[in-house]
Amino acid sequence: MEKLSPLQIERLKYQPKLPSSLANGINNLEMAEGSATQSVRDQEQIQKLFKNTYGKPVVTFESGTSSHNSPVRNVGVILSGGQAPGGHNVIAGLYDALKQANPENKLYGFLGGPSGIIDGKYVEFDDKFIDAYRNTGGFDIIGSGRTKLETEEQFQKSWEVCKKLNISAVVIIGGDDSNTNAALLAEWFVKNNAGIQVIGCPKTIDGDLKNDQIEISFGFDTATKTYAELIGNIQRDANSAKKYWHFIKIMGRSASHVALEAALQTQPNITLISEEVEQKKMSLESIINYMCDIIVKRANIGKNFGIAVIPEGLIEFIPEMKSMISNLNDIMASLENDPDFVNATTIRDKFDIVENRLDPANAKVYNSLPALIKGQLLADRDPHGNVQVSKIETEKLLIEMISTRLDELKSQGDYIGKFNPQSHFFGYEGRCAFPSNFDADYCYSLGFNAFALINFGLTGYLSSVRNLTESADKWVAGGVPLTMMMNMEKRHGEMKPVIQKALVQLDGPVFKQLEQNREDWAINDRYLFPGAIQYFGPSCVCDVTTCTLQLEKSKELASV
Ligand code: FBP
Repeated sequence: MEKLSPLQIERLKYQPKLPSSLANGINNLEMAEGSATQSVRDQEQIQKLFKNTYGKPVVTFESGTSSHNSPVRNVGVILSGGQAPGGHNVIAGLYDALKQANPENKLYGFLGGPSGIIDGKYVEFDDKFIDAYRNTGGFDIIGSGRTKLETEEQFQKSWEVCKKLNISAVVIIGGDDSNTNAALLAEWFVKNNAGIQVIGCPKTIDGDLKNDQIEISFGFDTATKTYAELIGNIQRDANSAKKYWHFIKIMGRSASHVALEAALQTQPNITLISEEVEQKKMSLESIINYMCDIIVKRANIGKNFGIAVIPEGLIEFIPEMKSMISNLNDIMASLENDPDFVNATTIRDKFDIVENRLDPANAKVYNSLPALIKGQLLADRDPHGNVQVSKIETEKLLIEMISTRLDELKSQGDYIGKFNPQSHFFGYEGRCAFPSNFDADYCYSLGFNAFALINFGLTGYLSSVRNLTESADKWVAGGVPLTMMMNMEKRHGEMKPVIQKALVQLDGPVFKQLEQNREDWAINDRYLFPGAIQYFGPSCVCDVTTCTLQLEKSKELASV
């Protein structure tokens, strides 16, 4: 028998909590419908592209009094994109609801992400299979992938596979890009009278799949708590040794929600927020000056150590970098089928092909960067055309530029300190952690609720569970039309319908909390040490959710 750690054994026994409406039984639900909806922007274009699924109402589930009979259904599920703690519980919740509705129902898991449904690679779940993964981190139950489901051929192949397995609904667990795929597939199935529903579930540690209807994506809670634990531990080390400046890049591809949340939980000396950099049009030079100013001030009072938190996506928000990267992305998209570019073996060869196509101003910015970063910027894009920012070592770029600037200041007599930097990148450490109690409950509820949406015949919806700062029994389950969250954006050089990413709101309560305190935190060490996620013990330790969710909800309540 497979050996399990004591925590694995105990977590397998944990029974996740459900909103009281869902706990009342999958066949005892009533659905309330709101009014017709619109996309967040570009309504005309989105409506044209989603003729069959546009404008549907937001729905909410309530406990019903009568019990309904549920017909036999086969459902397929896909894990899509980057891992996020709790994915296994979404599948467990979906499985439990489906079996509760009708024990004849079947759940198939497509292997390796969206490519599984195209290539017909799948497994059928049973109790034993699911029970081994309850409340565990990771996506290893069926694996994940980043294949973009968008072509007629892919949709046709998916339909063939669903027909073979008699599948009448597909659940796609993913972030903004993956749920955009879900919306496209839902529309295509309706247009072609396939009789297959598509439901999405909001996943991503990045926390940027949220809006008026979706309070947070799953995984954000656990990932940010994991990073906060690590930052807290490093702060203790820095405060003990008093000799290193730690530059910590935190995952979260585009938006800075993860870095901001981790900073609120730990109160480091410096926190950069990409959205602020963009809004204030801060150049790389001004960011370096801002950081050097704090390093110098601390050195003047004998503190040659500190902690700087850097969001993963920073580089794309610095105006001159943004322009250069966007120019590079378009050029690289146009070279996708160019054999010289595809087969170029060195960065120098690749850059020679790209160089004369870059606008002169962008070429100047590119050439001003250290060789390491230049190479990383030419690495392959992800399937959605994005730069893979996790592979760009912004923390090292900042260290290099700060060192140069501090040397200059020293030679002018304006810096008396000793700069000993250490770089870290926290990303993969947090994506597969055992889900916190919050994520275990939230994910299980999202999966259970996804089946409720299927049972009511809906398609093109995102599973939604709201009121998340209350205890789980008070959570509100329902569904939000995917088209409601969409707008048109440039991808691979073309305008495409996509779910709008939520960036950090600079006038929102979460950023304000940092803004009001950062001067103090910069100089007077106010480090917090959150420690490891606790699964058993007092509720005030084990069940509290993120500062982000609490601050956002308190603002919402204040405005009622
Ligand atoms: P999703 O948006 O798919 O959830 O992925 C988010 C993320 O974890 C980012 O934070 C990170 O930049 C990226 O995935 C890393 O991707 P990969 O796993 O392909 O290295």
